[in-house]
Amino acid sequence: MTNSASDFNNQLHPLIEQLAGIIVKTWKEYLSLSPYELPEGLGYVEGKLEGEKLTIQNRCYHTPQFRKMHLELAKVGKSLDILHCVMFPRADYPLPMFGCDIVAGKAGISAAIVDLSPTTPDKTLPVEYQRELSQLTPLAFKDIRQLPPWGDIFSPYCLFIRPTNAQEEESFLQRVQDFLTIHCRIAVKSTPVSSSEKLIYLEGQKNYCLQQQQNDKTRRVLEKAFGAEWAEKYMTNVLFDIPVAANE
Ligand code: BLA
Repeated sequence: MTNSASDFNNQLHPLIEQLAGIIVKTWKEYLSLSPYELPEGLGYVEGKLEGEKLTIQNRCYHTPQFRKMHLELAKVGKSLDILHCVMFPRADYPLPMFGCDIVAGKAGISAAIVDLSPTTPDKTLPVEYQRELSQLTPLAFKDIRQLPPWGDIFSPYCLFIRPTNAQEEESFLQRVQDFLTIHCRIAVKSTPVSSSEKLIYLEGQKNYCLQQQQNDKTRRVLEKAFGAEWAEKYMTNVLFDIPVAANE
């Protein structure tokens, strides 16, 4: 992938194109990126979903603070475009998980979600995050969506909406940019914790991944295109791989 999603033959939904550009630009502005190799054969994949081609394109980095920063763009025929992004901190950094997902169907965007999700046992965000996030200008959205039961991993600042017009789409982009900038600024200044405390954050990340693996809507799309076994492997090795202490 060059800039955002330009080597997809068909264009993705404009909001996805724009957000992909914003994410990569912000990462490059604040962080020192190195390429991260995904498991073999899983960087670019194609499958068939009900006769329609599913194309998945991954862009992945690591930095001194982040074990893995993953941006994925997927296109299912002409009917479904998806942006998925997760930043996994190294477990010895006391940082939350940045996560973002946009699902665009024929009728427009059905789901747009962004969060900085806690990795501590008491499920609260570090105070610097709370201070910064609570100072953001409140934004109004007409269609706030209900989180599924596994969504107990998300913070009180989680934004989960169906944008109802161009203004709301723009506000969503702005909020993702806000979350990402706050996260990168705090992350580069943060210092590692002790090896015993690290186990606590490792557990928090494990819980995040196990809950995300329960998203049946994601699983169903992958299963229809690639089969159940492949979908399981992709969800547990690429989308939400559980970090192990030795790799950190
Ligand atoms: C919902 N995710 C969805 C939906 C689809 C996908 C089809 C249903 C859309 C809707 O409810 O309107 C599909 N998402 C995918 C696929 C990939 C993907 C195939 O990322 C990857 C290839 N999901 C995440 C992350 C978050 C997330 C990082 O990957 C949040 C930080 C959230 N997606 C999320 C939530 C829902 C969703 C909360 C709604 C689930 C529900 O209502 O049950």
